[in-house]
Amino acid sequence: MRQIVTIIILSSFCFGIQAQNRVQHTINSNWGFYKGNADVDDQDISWHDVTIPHSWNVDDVMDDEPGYYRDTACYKKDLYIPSEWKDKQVFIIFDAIGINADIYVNETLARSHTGAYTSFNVDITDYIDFTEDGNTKVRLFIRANNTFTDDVAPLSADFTFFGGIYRDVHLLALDKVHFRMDQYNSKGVFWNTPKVSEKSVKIVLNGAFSSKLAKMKEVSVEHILYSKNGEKVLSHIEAYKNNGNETTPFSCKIRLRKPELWSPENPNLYRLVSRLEVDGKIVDEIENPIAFRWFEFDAEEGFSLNGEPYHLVGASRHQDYENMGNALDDALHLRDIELLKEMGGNFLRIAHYPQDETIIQACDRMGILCSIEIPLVNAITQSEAFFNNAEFMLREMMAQYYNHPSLIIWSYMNDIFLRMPVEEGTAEYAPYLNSANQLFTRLDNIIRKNDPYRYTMMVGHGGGSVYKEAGLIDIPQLFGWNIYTGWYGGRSSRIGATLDRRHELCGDVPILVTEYGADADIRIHNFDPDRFDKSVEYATDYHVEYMKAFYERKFVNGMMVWNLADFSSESRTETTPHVNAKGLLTIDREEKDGYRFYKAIIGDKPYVGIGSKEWNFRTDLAKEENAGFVEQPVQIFSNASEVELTHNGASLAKKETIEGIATFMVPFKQGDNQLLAKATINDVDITDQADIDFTIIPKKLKSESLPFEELNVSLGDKRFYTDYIRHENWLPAQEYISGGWGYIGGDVYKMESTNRHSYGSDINILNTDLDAIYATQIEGIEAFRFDVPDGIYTLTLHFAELRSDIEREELAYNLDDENTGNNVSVKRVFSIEVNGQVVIPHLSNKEQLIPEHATSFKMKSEAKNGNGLIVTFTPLEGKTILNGIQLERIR
Ligand code: GCB
Ligand code: CA
Repeated sequence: MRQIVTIIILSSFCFGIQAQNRVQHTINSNWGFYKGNADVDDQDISWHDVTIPHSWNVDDVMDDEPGYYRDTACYKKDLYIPSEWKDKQVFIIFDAIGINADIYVNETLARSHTGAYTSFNVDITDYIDFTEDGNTKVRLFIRANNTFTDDVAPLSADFTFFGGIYRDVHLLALDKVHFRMDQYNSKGVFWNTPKVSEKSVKIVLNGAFSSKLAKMKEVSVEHILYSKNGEKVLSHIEAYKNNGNETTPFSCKIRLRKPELWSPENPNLYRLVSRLEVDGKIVDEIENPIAFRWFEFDAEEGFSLNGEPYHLVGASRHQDYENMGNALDDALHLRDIELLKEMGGNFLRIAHYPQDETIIQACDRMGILCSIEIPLVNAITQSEAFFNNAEFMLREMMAQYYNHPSLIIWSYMNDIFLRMPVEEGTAEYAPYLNSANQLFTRLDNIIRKNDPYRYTMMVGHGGGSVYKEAGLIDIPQLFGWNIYTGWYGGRSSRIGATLDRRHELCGDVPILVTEYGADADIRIHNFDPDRFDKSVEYATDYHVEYMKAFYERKFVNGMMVWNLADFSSESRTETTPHVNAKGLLTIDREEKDGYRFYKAIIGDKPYVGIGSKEWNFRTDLAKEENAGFVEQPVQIFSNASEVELTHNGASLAKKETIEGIATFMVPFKQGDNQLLAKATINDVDITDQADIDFTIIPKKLKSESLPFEELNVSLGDKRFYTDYIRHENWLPAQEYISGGWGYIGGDVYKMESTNRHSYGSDINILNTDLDAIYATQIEGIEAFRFDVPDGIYTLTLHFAELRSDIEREELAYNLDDENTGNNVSVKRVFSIEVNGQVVIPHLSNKEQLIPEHATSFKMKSEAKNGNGLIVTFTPLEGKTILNGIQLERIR
């Protein structure tokens, strides 16, 4: 109940805040872990020491066994609660546990939680039997699981559902009077800014505090607003009566004149400190970020921020990292936001689930607008339990991420019709669409009711007609499209037409491109790139096309690259099994050319970067007999209008950049090659340098100027492949040239069931990391010749049977409806001879050549009498094959 009248002080220069009455710290160290199910009081378990953040799926998501541990595991820890806290209310906060958790305190179930991506707290006060002094031990036991259940989203998705206590755990001690803790683990205070202008801003504050005191108390609620510089600009105090053991709501409106507006360019972040005072003493204090900005999405005019048209360009991001699963510490979360900012991105799609708060705090501070969503991906279950869980996740997300000024969009589903459990044309189809409509209407209404000052968004895939048919397009305030024209199907030069069609489909609902991307494997290069070849070059071209189309279309409200970094997706195959390689950065956050491209076109700092500079040792074929060099194109990324490239000290040329890129033909010489790219922006010279060790393979392998050392050849392939671990380059095969090398006879293997790959297979080849090499092949090969000089060589032959009838689960990420795989097995037996001597008489795919497995044979071979080496393949049944071949000179 309101007691005292509002006092607003507009005051000056008061730095710092008073001592807080809240104690909170992490309790991440020294946990016991057991991968299995156990009872709380089970004495026979052997526990392993672990530190939180922890996931039990770090290794098994990367091995070649399909699937990963999706079951139960247990954690335990002894907590020591100081006697000084005997008048406190003590909580444990779990920032997230994947996916379901039961929390036992002193062997009693204190709380259960469902959902992997939101935080929750447990009040453990009643379990503590305080001693006079010293500590009281409290035993924590947590049973968690990441088991699939129909009733909990996500049901299916192109990412890994890691299990574990993979975010921080905190211990929190509060006074008996404190900001409310029992509302989806919210902060207990919520701010809104219904009206923002340059002149003034209206701030509405709502919240509640709880008292565990038995007595009635008068509690003052004070809010103090500090500017970015720590200046106290406003405060408001109001007193409320609490009758003891109850929760009292409070609310107030305050007005700030001449706010410093927030934008990505000027992230003027204010701090809102909220305090509770009882008997003149501060008993609780919390702090929330707050900032003032207004924004609008428009179906024709596009996005505007603080009244000005604004190009939203950014990326999505998953919460994982090489060899860590999703158990990342704050520094790695933060690093991603720094990398996005450095690239020039001003938007982050926090997809496909709420992420560690570090992320969004960094967005507030560094100036990156964002959206956040609950993990309703690919499909729903038509059950009340599923609906209720979805609503619960939404309410938790809203309660926990509400006070972040960088957040402008709440979203609640992604590609929801991609993996429908019902088929079109059946009786279940219409009811399924109808259920989806009901669920999303319900979720959308909850958001609009609880936060009318942000936008709601749905995200769809494909042509979009099913979303229209289900009546979903008109539910949210924004529709995001995940568009892969030129990746899963079609050509990227048609992206403009795709955008025009989505625009038309959505009418007056503003649209964004919430996803677009192409796999880029930094080991793969192709100067004549094809869709789905995974080459760095294809991905760059794809991004260029998309950005051109975006700048030509005002109605596109924003572009979010899929994805900032490569990420774990256990069921993925192809050249980077278990990883989705659409990142602009690798999974350990090395720059790819995509990242350099965005730095050049949206980055705000002067930039010049040499494309593929990490490809620092290369091998290529001389085009002419005695040419002392090999020409390869090198792309320079820059936001300067002109760049100069110098090669071994000599200028190649100055070139204009087009879409941030200038391409130079570089005459690489045998050995060291130094590249220096130079540009001048606003009278400041900027440079980038690369050192590339180049090996030229001469036309004739008996060349004296370039003596033969080694050759690694991928059959049925058009790409260069660099193995950074073994320091080896693989070349695409060529047909035999006299005096040189190459294959004789046969055809390039291509999957019949899909047009996606123009050559090779998409399966995960087992027992190798050279998936790219083994996935391509010549079938029906007669021979492979190397016209090498006389000498002793190591010859290695690589085979993988790509045709098999092994059943595979439908891939969650198959974004168009093509089939993949080659589910027809064949029989083949062939013999192999080297220089006329039979080395393998019967190589059979029913015997030693196990389908989908890498099989290789290494042997010593001698070239004599000037005849070089010839490997012959003779079919005994079916066709011969060869996937890769390596030859290395020993002496
Ligand atoms: C999508 C999904 C995303 C996938 C992506 C892809 O539409 O929303 O989760 O990872 O496509 O790479 O296929
Ligand atoms: Ca190959």
